[in-house]
Amino acid sequence: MAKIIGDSIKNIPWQDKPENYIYPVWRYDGNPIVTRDNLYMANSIFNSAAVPFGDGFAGVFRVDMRSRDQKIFVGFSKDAINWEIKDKAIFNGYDPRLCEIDGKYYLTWVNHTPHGTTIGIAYTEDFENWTQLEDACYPVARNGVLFPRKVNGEYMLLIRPCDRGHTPYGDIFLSHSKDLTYWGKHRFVMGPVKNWEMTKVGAGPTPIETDEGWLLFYHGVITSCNGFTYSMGAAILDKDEPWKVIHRADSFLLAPHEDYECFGDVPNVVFPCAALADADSGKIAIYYGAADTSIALAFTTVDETIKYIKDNDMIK
Ligand code: BMA
Repeated sequence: MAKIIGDSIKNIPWQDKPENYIYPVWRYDGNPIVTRDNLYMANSIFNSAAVPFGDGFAGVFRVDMRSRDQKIFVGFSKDAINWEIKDKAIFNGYDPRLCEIDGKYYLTWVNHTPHGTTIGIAYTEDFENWTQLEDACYPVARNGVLFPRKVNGEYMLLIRPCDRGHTPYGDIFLSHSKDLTYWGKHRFVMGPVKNWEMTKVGAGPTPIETDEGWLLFYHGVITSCNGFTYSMGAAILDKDEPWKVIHRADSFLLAPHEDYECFGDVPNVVFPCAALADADSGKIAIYYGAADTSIALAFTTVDETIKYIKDNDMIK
């Protein structure tokens, strides 16, 4: 039995796996859980993140407005399924992630600069007052994802620089910092290798610590004659040297097969940005953006996911 190392989340959203369903990740039957109807003037709400907060949950939401400005909003929920989104944006930008480190909630997001996108970092203790830190790197980068604790005394951030000399592009790197301001010791983590993720990869939710290493869900993109298709994959990173990939599934865990994942502003997108993981039960609830239009929820357990990764391991 694999174990999650972390907090217990008693009221984690959950539905048992449907009978006769053979894959390790299954969808919530009330999907999508958040749509444009949740906020006035929203064109779409997707690629968003949630954490336990108080006796419920708090979230940061990517909202593309009816003007098509990209903004980040805060929301709250008692059950992590029904969300109330506040009507004032906190930052411009997109694809937010949330990570609790030592009682502070860190937001990382794709921050627009005049010179391209980079990784913005800000923190809050109450989801009302935010302190913005220096951007983590110079442009162009996306998919900045913090680890939930220091590793060997240093903060760790996964980043997806968006240029390796040709396009399309996208490899995951890891950077170290002692103070969340100065980042260095950049390490390559993984690039696209297999069919379903042949074009680019990017980190998804905050990595989940397990006794086998860091469980990383990520998105991978394939290019077909019809454009990009975004699916979710998973890998296990070394506990002490998390830039080392020790297991990695050669096949996706979730791909756009349902209508709300296949039809929308950008068709065929499953884009995971957050996961709630309950250390007591091993249950994991994954939030993902569906077709750049709405937010959906899927479930797995640490055992099922790790077994699938090892059964289909591309790292020999
Ligand atoms: C990526 C990002 C994501 C988006 C995806 C599919 O490059 O912009 O926010 O979900 O494309 O459009």
